[in-house]
Amino acid sequence: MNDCLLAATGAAPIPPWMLLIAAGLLAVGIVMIVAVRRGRSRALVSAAVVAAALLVASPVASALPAFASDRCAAPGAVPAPMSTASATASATPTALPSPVPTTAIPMATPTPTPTPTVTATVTPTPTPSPTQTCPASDKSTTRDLDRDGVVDACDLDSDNDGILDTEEDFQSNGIYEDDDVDGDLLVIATLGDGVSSYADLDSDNDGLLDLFEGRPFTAAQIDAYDADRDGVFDGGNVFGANGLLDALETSPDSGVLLPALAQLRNTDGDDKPDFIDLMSNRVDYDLYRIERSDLDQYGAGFISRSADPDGDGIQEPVDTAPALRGAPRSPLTPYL
Ligand SMILES: [Ca+2]
Ligand SMILES: [Ca+2]
Ligand SMILES: [Ca+2]
Ligand SMILES: [Ca+2]
Repeated sequence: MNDCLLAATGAAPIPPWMLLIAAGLLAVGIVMIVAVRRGRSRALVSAAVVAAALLVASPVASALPAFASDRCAAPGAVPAPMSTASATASATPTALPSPVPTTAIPMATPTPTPTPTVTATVTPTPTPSPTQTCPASDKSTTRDLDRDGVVDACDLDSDNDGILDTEEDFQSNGIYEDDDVDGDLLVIATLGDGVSSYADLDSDNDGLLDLFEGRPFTAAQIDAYDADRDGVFDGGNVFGANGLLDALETSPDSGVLLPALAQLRNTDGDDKPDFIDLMSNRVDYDLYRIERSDLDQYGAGFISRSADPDGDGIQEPVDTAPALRGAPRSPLTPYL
């Protein structure tokens, strides 16, 4: 292992001058031992002088420039003379490099955490339906007489008896409040009971309700649509947006009646459908057919106008629910 390797490994190299002096002293020592044994004082004195010279020379050799450092320098490299300033600087402890880099490391722009898509569970707001355009008429734009969700002005059957409002507009003038026709002009001066036919559940005051005298329903259909037989379609039915019972239409809200129900019931085939005909079979009064001849004040087949607290057009003597629209358990038409 040479000096350079010793320096590389951290072990302090032995200076050459020290080796030379040590070798010289060893040689002097040997000479002195031989001189003493042989009794040669002159040789002893010479060896002592040489030893003294070596001891004096050692401090001088120690002052020589570091020989080992020069030998370990790269071949051809000339060691630069150390200036006073550099020597002073070398004595100063080298400051440790700052751990903080002088060049600021740009902060990486954090990637924004994508906002998770929120699955809408809220019931979407229904798209407002366009304002329904209803035919201009004198029907109310705010009242819903039969409570089917369609105001009278937009309802094809405002009283839910199966007879279209247009069929109860007898003058076909688009005015519905001028069609109050109960009675018989031959025996009374003025017709009517105060309720126009489109809102009247018994338009001729004969005790047979319009629902049973109007369309040619079978008994089974009546049981399906008006189970309590109060003369008004039950609330459990579907009436759609036009207020006409869907079951009567070719398709919901078509406004077109099924062929079998398209015509109004007209038993005797005269010019009056049964619901405004006091003698539907042209033989007997309908009021008599339901065995209520006792209510015929004028002998003309109709019930005289009386109190009508619920305003449904059903006269009180035959109204089983005077305070509610309709008259439950009313008799079916005898012409089924
Ligand atoms: Ca209605
Ligand atoms: Ca009606
Ligand atoms: Ca009436
Ligand atoms: Ca009637």
